[in-house]
Amino acid sequence: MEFFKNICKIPYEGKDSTNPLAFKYYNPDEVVDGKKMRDIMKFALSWWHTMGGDGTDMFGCGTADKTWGENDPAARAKAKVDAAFEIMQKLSIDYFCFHDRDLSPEYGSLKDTNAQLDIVTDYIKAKQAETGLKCLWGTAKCFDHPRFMHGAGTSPSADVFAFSAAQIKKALESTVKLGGTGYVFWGGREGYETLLNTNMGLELDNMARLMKMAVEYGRSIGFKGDFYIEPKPKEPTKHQYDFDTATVLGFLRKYGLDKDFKMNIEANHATLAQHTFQHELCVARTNGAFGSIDANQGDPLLGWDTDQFPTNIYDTTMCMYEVIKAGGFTNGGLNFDAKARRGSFTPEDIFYSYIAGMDAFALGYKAASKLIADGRIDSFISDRYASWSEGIGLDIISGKADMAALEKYALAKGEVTASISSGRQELLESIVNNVIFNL
Ligand code: XUL
Ligand code: CO
Repeated sequence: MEFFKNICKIPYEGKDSTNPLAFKYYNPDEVVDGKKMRDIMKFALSWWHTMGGDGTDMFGCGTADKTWGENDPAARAKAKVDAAFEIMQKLSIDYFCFHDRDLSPEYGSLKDTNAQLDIVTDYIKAKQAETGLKCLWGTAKCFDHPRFMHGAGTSPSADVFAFSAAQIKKALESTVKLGGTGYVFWGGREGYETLLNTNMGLELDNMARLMKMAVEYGRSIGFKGDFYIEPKPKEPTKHQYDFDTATVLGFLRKYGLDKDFKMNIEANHATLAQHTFQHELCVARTNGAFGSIDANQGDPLLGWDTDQFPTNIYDTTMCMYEVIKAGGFTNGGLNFDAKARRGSFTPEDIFYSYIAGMDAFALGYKAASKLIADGRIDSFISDRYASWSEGIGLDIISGKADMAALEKYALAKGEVTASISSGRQELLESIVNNVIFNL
């Protein structure tokens, strides 16, 4: 059955097109820098927002119909698969991401829930064989049900920890079954509301224990992809343990998990942590931990995770600049962890919002690639650090200079203010504008 009869496969029509159901910048099969755009971007659909999110918020019920014409949960889960594959094919999106419970809900016992999930993953697997569409990553929804009110791996209840492990085991099996190249831990309620009731040390040790078990089990069933942590500083808990990339790196190294885990960086989570999206990507990249991206944007005037479709070209440009510098995606990709606004409730809005996001990233990629080819930014940065490739700078880097040698050098040299040059921030910003607006 076709769910979106009025919408055909979205064509690429170029920047002068005014057709709202056409790409202006994303041309999936265009070869740029020696690679098809679809393989550079690796766009993914998020099953939770697109197939399940109906606009429900704290102040009101849903505005969009996401029943897919079915009231029975099992029939709806199957209809969701058909609708998702139709959306992906019409939008030239090659990947999807899922939580176990987005695919199939809970049915009372874990045994029944797992059996129903198997039916849905069998169905998806068959559709994948037919269409060639792929799974980017999977995860377990260990934050929704009341049993997770105090966390999953960080719950004070060992029974909840055990339940979470069982759920994650099954989610890993489902991810492997669907050929996913990533498995995400987003610490939905892995944090605290007050330290008055919290044993932080035990909770962190337990979170690491659960991840270690997941790695061991995942590898034992043939999962060769990357495990990811998706940092977020707050929401739903006041303080989430995976606050930002730097915090997570410290955690991974403390517990010896850094060989198996990389980052899944989400733009809106970065800004919630008072960082830019680019900052988080750069911290991940410079620590060899860049993995995947949850593409969205927040609203600078709102203090929460609005999960908007990304349309800010400066942000997508600087994001793709980091992705190129990281050598591009390997197991990761650009997952639209984004939802149309509650007021954008019609089926067409699903397509308009994905087109907006995909075009913004295609433009961002082209701008970033041009910025690197242009070379002005890179050569400015390398000139700025030129003192490290000769003389005393080289001695410091090579370990030749100790404190006494540096004191001797400084005493002989005298005042050093004259050795520094302007940071030229405004000039550099104008170069970025020049490149973006000359595409
Ligand atoms: C929540 C969030 C999640 C993760 C997956 O803020 O981003 O959807 O991406 O659990
Ligand atoms: Co996310």
